[in-house]
Amino acid sequence: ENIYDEMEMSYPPRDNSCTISIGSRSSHLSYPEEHPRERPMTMARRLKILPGGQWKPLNCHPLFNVAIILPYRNRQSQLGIFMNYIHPFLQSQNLDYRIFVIEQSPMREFNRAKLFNVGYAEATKINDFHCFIFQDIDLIPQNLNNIYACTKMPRHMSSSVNTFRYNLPYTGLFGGAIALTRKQFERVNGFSNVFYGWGGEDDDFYSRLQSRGFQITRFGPNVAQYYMLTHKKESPSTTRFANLENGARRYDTDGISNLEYKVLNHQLRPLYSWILADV
Ligand code: NGS
Repeated sequence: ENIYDEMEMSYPPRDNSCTISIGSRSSHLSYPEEHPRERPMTMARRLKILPGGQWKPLNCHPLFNVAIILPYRNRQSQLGIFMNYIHPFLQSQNLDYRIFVIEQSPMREFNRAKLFNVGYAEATKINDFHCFIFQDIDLIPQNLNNIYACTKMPRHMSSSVNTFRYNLPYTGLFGGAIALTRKQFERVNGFSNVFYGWGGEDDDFYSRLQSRGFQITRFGPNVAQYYMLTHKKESPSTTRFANLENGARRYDTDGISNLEYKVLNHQLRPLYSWILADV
């Protein structure tokens, strides 16, 4: 299978475009906890990461321009492990990328989906990103052939997770890590903003895609392998099924079209752009 054929390039190929040699190197990586840890400033200097967690290859023209959006609250050690692991991973894929951590202020229950919308909105103010990866920081991609860029169809990237014994639990699962072009994301009005608490927001998003006629894609289970960092399970929200049930009525009015939030703080940290948002 040639993964390249499925990719949606951000820039047209040209002389000296970067290449990613699929399958030609050892594709399985060691476990994230086993990676040598480095201080953020040291890593940023060594890997030439610009303030705010930006990087692009300088000796070839990148094919992909990607914003990586990570919703966050209260998982500091996981964030450290993720950043330590992901920068070398992304650089080996020769991407033009920038990482955003969208932290939710303490007041309300966690709203993963709305934080994704905020990430999209803030990233779009900074740069004309072509492709967005929306993902949780507890998910570590284990195969270098799992390209952190967009495909012609919206892609479920984390279909093979160790905690599910590397099986897809249900066909409509579209959570964990996903990749969409800006156009695809805008076509479905982004995520719903009403899912406070755990669960359902990803199912709602999958329904949005279906309602707009999108098919989704997944790479093979070998490529789409993830290792999940352990943490306590959240208790599911009690309103998630009601929100799912009447979701279709809100596709056009609830999403990036009516997104309201306040940025309380933002910083260009060595390994990522940090945005504290009240949602
Ligand atoms: C479903 C949830 C999804 C969730 C998926 C996997 O039941 O949001 O489980 O969860 N849907 C509802 O609650 C309606 S996991 O096992 O990865 O924690 O993503």
